[in-house]
Amino acid sequence: MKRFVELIDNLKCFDNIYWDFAISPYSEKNQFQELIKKEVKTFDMKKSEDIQSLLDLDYNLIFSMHCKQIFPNELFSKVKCINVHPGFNPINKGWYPQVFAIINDRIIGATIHEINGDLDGGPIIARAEVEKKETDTSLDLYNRVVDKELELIKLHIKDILTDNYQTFNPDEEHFLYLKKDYNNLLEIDIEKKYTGKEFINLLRALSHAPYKNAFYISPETGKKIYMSISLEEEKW
Ligand code: 0FX
Repeated sequence: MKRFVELIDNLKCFDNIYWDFAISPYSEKNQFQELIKKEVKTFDMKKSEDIQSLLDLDYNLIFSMHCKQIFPNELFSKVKCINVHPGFNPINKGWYPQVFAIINDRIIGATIHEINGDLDGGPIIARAEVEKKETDTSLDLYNRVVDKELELIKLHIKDILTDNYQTFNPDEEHFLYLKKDYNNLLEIDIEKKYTGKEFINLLRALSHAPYKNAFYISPETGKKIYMSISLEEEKW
């Protein structure tokens, strides 16, 4: 949320533009309102009356900044909707891209794209890779991706607002992971055989403080034992 406030501060230079802000989940509304000192709206994309009230507001453009709601066709077919995704599309579509980039040793970055109903698959306005280090945990890599998202927004916002950009759809391999794919990673089977590298990568991919992600079930107590890892390169 703090990074979002940084972004809003950046938008203040466009003082001839009227901005509204909305947040989901609803429970974070007051906190967000206090941070940005502006009224914050909420919309439930599953409710047709909420979609209609968004349409009635007659916006020129709607940005989704990590909005966890699926934008419906009735909305993006009438108003241009743009998504900022914490992954390098089409290689990192879907849920928690840096987690799968660590596990599968794929490139990672950030993307700004138009929303067209294909999950994270709409025409790309801008994208950029970030460095992935062998000592990165999910948190380290995520922070680098979010920095890159902000950098991309600052670089392209003027062209987006003035409709002065071209989109592209790279003919590249694409991968899409869903929340259930992520959830399937969390329980470590203590009987399973991994190479050291596979196991280190799995733990790196699930180490994201303050979250407790990777766990195994203790054969002694039947309770979950949470695990995370930190790695540090020797200094020469
Ligand atoms: O908002 P966001 O950064 O991104 C997610 C999806 O990854 C993205 O593809 C989608 N466009 C967006 C709408 O939602 O996720 P977050 O703020 O819930 O979590 C940020 C990171 O925190 C995540 O990449 C991994 C980590 N995390 C989060 C939770 C809730 C964990 O490691 N464990 C958790 O339980």
